[in-house]
Amino acid sequence: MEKFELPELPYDFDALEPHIDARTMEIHYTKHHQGYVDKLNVALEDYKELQNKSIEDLLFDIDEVNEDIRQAVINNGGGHANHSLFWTIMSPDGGGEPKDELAEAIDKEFGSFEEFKTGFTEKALGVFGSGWAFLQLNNGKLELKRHSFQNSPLMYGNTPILGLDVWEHAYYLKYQSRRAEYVDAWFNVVNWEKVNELFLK
Ligand code: MN3
Repeated sequence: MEKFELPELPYDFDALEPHIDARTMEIHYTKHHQGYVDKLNVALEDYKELQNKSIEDLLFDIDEVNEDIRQAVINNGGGHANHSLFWTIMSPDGGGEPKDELAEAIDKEFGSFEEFKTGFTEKALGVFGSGWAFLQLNNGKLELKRHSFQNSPLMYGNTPILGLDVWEHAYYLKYQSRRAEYVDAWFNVVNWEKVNELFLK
């Protein structure tokens, strides 16, 4: 029995064109994300008690994971959690600016949406090699964070509500080495309604 499964993609591979191309979406979802799920299941094969945990709890209690498989769970469990978030916070109807409670909280914490965007972009461009930029909740407070590889904010007790994958596999086909262009284009597909929903949770 396989515990963890690839979540359904909430739109077609070509839905985020032209900002994110269909081929990248297809490979990213069916190969990369699937790979993390498969390897996570392999790592947990002999650990029945861990298979009953949610991916969030698994990462949150990462110190309780046996050392033999801990790094595999960080890499592949983190990859699974990060990508599961990533697909939901994008939408063909995305872009623009956040509204409601999230807009207020962003203004309060960062000064304005533009300042938030600048800060988030700096985090995304500042990742050396492969990693992610996140907007996360740390004890109810919004903050920007970057992580290398598939390290998840959940391992540090924080809740990510927005995440941007800046591994080259996320953008290389269309943007090659132009990460800044990818980050800029990605803001056109951010599903702020979903991010607000996660914020209110
Ligand atoms: Mn990825």
